[in-house]
Amino acid sequence: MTTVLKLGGSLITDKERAETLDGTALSAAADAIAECRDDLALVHGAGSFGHHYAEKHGVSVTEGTTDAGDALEIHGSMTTLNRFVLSRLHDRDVSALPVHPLSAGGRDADAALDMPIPAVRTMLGEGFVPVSHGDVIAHEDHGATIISGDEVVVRFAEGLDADRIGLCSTVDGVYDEHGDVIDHIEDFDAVADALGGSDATDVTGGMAGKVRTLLDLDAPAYVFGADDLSAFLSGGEPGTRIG
Ligand code: IP8
Repeated sequence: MTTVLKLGGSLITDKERAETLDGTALSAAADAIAECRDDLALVHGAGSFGHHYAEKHGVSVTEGTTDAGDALEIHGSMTTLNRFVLSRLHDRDVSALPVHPLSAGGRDADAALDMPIPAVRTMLGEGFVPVSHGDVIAHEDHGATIISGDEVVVRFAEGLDADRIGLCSTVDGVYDEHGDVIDHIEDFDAVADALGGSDATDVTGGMAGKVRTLLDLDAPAYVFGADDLSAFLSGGEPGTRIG
């Protein structure tokens, strides 16, 4: 069983304060991950790390920078967060290794992502837990743009033939217009009106974009809150099933 799990940036950081970790939430997630017996590929978002610098430098998924210093500041913020995640996992004897998208791929002029993942597959085969993240990435004719953790999740899910995908964040699922968690989403148009944007600084699009992206996958994806992470990792179907 191959599982791709994203820890949302809003979960593991304090999204309102620049470069501030939510250590309690990260430790709790690491505890749950340490109990997982699946082949697990992890991705984490940016939260108050990468998004803060992306906004500062005007860089987004479509707006690039040709300033290497700006790109490095965004990337460096993400690798700092990645180190925190790796460290909490190593504290629990999880064999976690980093995968940095900036060094692993690029986009063509039409924004199509080319990110080969044989190295990630080999890591999994050798019993490691790859831990990737949203990042900056070289983008033909744009300099460097943002790649969201969700896009990495999609690439991992396709390239690793994942059986299931989990998006663990600060929400219990995808909410409808009445504030209730939607059990199952099979069609974007059916829920488009109910999906709003993200309140705090988030250059990669909020929940609507996430749902759209996840619907493209073959494997089912689940959006759920931190309290349901153990349940998801032991085969449960918490929150909202997408696809
Ligand atoms: O938090 C964004 O990743 P996300 C990555 O998964 C950066 O959308 C560097 C802002």
